[in-house]
Amino acid sequence: MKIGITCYPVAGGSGIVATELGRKLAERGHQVHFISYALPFRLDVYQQNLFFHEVETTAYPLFKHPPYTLALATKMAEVISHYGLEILHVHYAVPHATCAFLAKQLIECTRPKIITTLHGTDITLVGSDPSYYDITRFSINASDGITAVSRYLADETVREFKISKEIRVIHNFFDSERFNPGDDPCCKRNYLANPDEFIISHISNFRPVKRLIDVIDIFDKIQMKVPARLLLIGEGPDAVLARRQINKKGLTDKVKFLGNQSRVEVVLRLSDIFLLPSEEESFGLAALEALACGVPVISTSGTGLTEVIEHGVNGYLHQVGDTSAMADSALELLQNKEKHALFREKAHTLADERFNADRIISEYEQYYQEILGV
Ligand code: GMT
Repeated sequence: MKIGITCYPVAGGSGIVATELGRKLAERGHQVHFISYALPFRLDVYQQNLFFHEVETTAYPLFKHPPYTLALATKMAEVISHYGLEILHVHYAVPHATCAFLAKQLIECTRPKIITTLHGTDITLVGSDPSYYDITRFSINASDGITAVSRYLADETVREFKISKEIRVIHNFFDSERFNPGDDPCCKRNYLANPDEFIISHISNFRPVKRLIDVIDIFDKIQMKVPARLLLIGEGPDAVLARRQINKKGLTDKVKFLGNQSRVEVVLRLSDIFLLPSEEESFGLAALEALACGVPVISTSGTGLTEVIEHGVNGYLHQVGDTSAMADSALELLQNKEKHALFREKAHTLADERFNADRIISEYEQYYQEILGV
């Protein structure tokens, strides 16, 4: 198949899922064309069957913000016509689903079929904002196929946008060649922590929804009882707030900021516990990648994370903000070697059974065929 993929190229979950999907489809022999304003974050090696088309916007004194949406729609139409795309798969509804609709209007033909994958904040935060609501609803409805990364998100979309079309749930996935337990030859434990310290990690875009202050609070409670080190991977607006809190609590020597990392599996493999105390999470890709590396996850209940983490089996889920319960759960594992080992084993095996890329990529391929009617 000839498939176009549009996503945000930055280090966020939707871009990562889109990139990994494109790479895996290309490995299976499909011709995949990425269309975005920059090379996607994890698309850092050359691969056969993969193409990248950069969207350029022209500045003009009249524009406060150059109209990226128009430039993207124009580029999509150009790539569709030039390469004969059969599927245009857009990740994150705002504004990509709208651009895909516009592109198809531009070339006035029935192909490609447009598939929109909903990722989370495009529904729960951005798309539901009054300034984007109507156009988001229209564009989702105008798609030939709609997928959501969890049952939770599909239900939220129906509730928020009153969508009556089928929303196919296709869960996020991980690449088992990269995300697995075991030692990494490039990075030793003592590069990141003292020999007696447990490694606690967290990966996110440091936005308020991730509750970075809770991460620090949980870690503070943990390190009062056992020697531990906190590794923070990512960048974002709450970094300043977090640094202030770390200083205030006197934890500066025990916390390392590692910035955005393209090979997060290196740090995950060395971790003992992964923390993700988010307010809202449609799926929690970072949690899945940690589990795949055999790291139990301490997280929050009530959102899409319940489809990824099994409370008391491969991690623990507590109410948003209950940092004491989260710290207690972490300590329960860190202070009981056998239980920790059991959780580690379950983390890896359950992730592999349910979310291995091989299975999920086939679900996407099957869905493409259904939408194409072949
Ligand atoms: O808001 C973010 O955390 C980034 C966002 C994205 O679209 O880049 O992440 C969302 O999509 C991920 C991939 O499907 C999911 O794993 C995350 O749970 C989801 N984030 C939220 O729902 C907050």
